[in-house]
Amino acid sequence: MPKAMITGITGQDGSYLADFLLEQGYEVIGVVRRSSTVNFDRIEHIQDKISIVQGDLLDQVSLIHLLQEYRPDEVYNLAAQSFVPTSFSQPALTGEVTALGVTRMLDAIRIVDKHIRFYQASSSEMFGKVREVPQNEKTPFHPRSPYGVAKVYGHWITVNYRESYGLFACSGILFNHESPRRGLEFLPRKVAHGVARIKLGLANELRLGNLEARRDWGYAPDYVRGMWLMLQQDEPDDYVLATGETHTVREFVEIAFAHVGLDWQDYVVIDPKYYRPAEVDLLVGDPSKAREKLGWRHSVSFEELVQLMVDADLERLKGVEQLHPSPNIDW
Ligand code: NAP
Ligand code: F7E
Repeated sequence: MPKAMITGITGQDGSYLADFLLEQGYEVIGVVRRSSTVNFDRIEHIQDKISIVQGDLLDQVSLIHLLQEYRPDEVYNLAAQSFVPTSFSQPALTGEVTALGVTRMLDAIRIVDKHIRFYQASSSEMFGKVREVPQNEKTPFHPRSPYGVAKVYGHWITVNYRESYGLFACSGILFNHESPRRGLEFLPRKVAHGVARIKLGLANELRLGNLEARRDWGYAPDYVRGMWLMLQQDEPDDYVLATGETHTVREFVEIAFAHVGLDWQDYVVIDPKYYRPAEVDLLVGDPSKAREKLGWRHSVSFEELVQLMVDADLERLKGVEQLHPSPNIDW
């Protein structure tokens, strides 16, 4: 039975990747950091099928010990401080986790077993102020946030350890991918959840920032399959995963409200607080290499994605909001 270790298993992607790897017959070890309250919501349904172990990307020794004890065949490094606005308010922490955390894991692999295959969760945020449209594996980087800068470091240190020490290390440059398990602070989930609350009479407005930014949005379960495919190849390499389509935030909002029969202009309030010090205006990926070499492609369209997210939040909120109010997140 192949064994995979996932950092960030409590996050959106970690939980879907765990589901996927269990289906493939893997033994799954999920690394979680200690917190004062347990946050296993996304992995509750598979808790008895996986091993949950304590470790932190900020702590080198914890990573070495975990690899020594569990001896995984594959490590998926999905842990990160992943919210762009927080990277502006906590840039040094973001660098420690999202950038140096990658080196800590790569060094742990180098020390314990150089044959462990490694996946690094790189991001389209590295392209930032884009140098070409669409963006592919060869497009130069120009990050626009401390998060993007940290991801550029994580990408290059992955390439460097592959070239320097012969590690089977892959960097997946993933464009935005969403789902009903997305954190409430990210735009698509904030909109889906906000629309559902308005539809159910639990709120009467939705406060947002820049509606003109364009993103290439896909469905998260498609993307975790791509991560796994990268580690099954004969040679390690870097791949873009994207849909190849771009849409504005405004389009996302319009479709979400229209799906429940409402006009977004009656409810959306623009709040400058949600504007960023520097914005990434346009992202659209070219997934040709992944299509040709991995046989990967996305399966859920933009419109389907928006609608399934709104439906999931409507379903979740019906009846339970009075008993368990949603957390008041205002970032
Ligand atoms: P997410 O939901 O924010 O999950 C991040 C995970 O990292 C959580 O499990 C979190 O644990 C964990 N973590 C944070 N700091 C840690 C630390 N110091 N030590 C150990 N674990 C730590 O992110 P996601 O959307 O699943 O994304 C997964 C990865 O892909 C991230 O690296 C992200 O930057 C990258 N990425 C995401 C996208 C996207 O569109 N989703 C696109 C490109 C790249 P807690 O639960 O304890 O906070
Ligand atoms: O913002 C605009 C905002 O926070 C999308 C992360 O997973 O994907 C994600 O980064 C766009 C931006 O994601 C609000 O200005 C408008 O242009 O959903 P987001 P992101 O910054 O693109 C990449 C690939 C990652 O790697 C990251 O980890 O929406 N926007 N109004 C808003 N965004 C938020 N969050 N909230 C608003 O009110």
